Amino acid sequence: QIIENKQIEVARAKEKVSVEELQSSVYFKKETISLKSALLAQNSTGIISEYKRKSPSKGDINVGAGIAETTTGYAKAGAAGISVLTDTVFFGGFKEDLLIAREHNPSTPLLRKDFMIDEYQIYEAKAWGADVILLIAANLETEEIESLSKKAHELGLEVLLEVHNKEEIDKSPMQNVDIVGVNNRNLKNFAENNVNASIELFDFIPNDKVKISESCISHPDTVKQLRAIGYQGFLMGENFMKTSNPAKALEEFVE
Ligand code: IGP
Repeated sequence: QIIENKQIEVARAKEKVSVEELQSSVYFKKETISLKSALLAQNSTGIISEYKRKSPSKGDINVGAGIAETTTGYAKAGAAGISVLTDTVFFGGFKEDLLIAREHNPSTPLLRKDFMIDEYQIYEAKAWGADVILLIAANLETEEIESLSKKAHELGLEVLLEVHNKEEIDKSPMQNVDIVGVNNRNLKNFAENNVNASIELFDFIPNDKVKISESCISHPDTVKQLRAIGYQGFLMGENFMKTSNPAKALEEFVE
């Protein structure tokens, strides 16, 4: 498996096209669909449903569910947005997943879920049809968060900043951040429905940001509890993807 992943990486590196080529793609000119607005809408479910085949903590989650079928099902079931992993090595995703999700979901906000470390990936995200990018505060320097979020806004993309603790909130320049997500999963916590991080950090997130809770959510009561605190979005993957019909599993969370 490791050799295979390495080969994929080498192949991908060879596939890299110029920024100019990315800029000339059809989706590059497409207007962004705002995830922020979708989450703030009156009757929003607030749920951002994720498509992921595997993860480092769980191994294979679902290698059978189709990307088109699953994402259109999510949208139909009431997802406020859809998160698509494009990382191949750890999560088994591909850029094609995002392209296909876009093609089939013209009016649902799409998050490119990946480890963003340079501007090139932001051009890719736009060219592949994303509306939102993820920046993980734990992996980035203050200056990188500043420059990458600025570039995303320049290209018309929204920015979701992921944090695990107060230090990460404090070090992050928030000017070009639209949504702040507290990731409940860290190296110490793999427990389901342990959303203590979200509970502890809510008040430290600036109030002009849309606040969302990410990971380890598997019960509608947990969503209710987080909503009562003030969270407006809930990023959920595994709970849906571990079933044979992820979109059907989402229905349980929609009233
Ligand atoms: C979804 P879960 O526990 O519902 O599958 O979590 C999402 O929050 C998780 O996949 C995630 C993630 C990330 C994946 C959060 N931050 C960063 C990759 C990279």
